Amino acid sequence: MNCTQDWPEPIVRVQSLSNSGLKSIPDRYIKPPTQRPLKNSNNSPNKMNIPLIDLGGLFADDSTLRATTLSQISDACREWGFFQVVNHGVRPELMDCARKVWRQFFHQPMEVKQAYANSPKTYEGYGSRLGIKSGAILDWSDYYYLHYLPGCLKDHKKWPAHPASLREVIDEYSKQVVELCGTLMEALSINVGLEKDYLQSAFGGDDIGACLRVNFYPKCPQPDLTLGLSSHSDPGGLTLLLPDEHVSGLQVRKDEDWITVKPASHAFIVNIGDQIQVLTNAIYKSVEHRVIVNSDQERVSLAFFYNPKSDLRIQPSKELVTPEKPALYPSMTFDQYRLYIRMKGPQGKSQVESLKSP
Ligand SMILES: O=C(O)CCC(=O)C(=O)O
Repeated sequence: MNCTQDWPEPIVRVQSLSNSGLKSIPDRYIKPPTQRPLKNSNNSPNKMNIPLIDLGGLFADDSTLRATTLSQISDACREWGFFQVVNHGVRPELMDCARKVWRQFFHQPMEVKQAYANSPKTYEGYGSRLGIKSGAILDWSDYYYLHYLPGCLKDHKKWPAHPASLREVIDEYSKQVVELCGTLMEALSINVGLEKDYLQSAFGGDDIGACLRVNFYPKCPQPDLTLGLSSHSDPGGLTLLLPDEHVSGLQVRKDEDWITVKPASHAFIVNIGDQIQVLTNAIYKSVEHRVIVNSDQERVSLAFFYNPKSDLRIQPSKELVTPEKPALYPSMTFDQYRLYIRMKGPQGKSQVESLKSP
């Protein structure tokens, strides 16, 4: 498999469609009935939410508080694969600023954004589809994708030059988020009984990969027929999502239900990706999620992906493989692994499930 070809059809910017004032969406955004959002998805305030964890406990001198926080993280990883964290060490003003610069980017004239139009080869730049399957039903969103790590892939020229502060803000934001990911990787390692630096080393130590996808979901005149982002699990390691401060939209699979996440102020939403499912031999599972859109408000989110070094083989940790629970997955590099989503687009959990030994 390779992604060397171009997009199979001319790219249409969803934001332009939305701004054109159309009353019904084009057929290529209409999902089959089984994939459409449910009218009764739990938007009411008393319904379930993903766990909220105060990470301050991890940095406390009090060992009981540290143990309690680790145990909350452990429960959240096992039961949900998703949780929110507050007191995480990333400055709230920086989070606001990161959202602001990206909102400004998407509100610039189309020709400014088009200068960064992406291709399926690396996906870096301004995009409007995932996957290169001809005739695919598309999602109601545009995005911007960029590399932060390894340093050799980071290229400021591929990051937007306007607004003028964007590069500096995103550099600082990414630095702080990477630090937070390191802290979470330690907590996850300890929680499955491994040395605290186990997962980080398995990811390549200092040579890990990290990239950012900023999602822009324009207003949609028929939100019941489409999705902002189809159901998928994240192919990488950990994802730290900075959601829109005003508009919800992320839905997480919980058994047969879709739970609409209600973000806490200045929280990050953390989720386990497929590579951690593989390394922990499915003690932790990556969980399907998707995004719904609405007719009144646009939505912006920043998904920061913390990934293994791309040419390192990832396989179930030997310490977590036993005669009763043999290795569930073959070893594979992340470069090989992520080709699936890059070719096929978001497809639920089909990839990691299909790799599982019977
Ligand atoms: O926009 C969101 O809330 C989720 C985005 C997401 O799942 C992704 O970018 O992979």
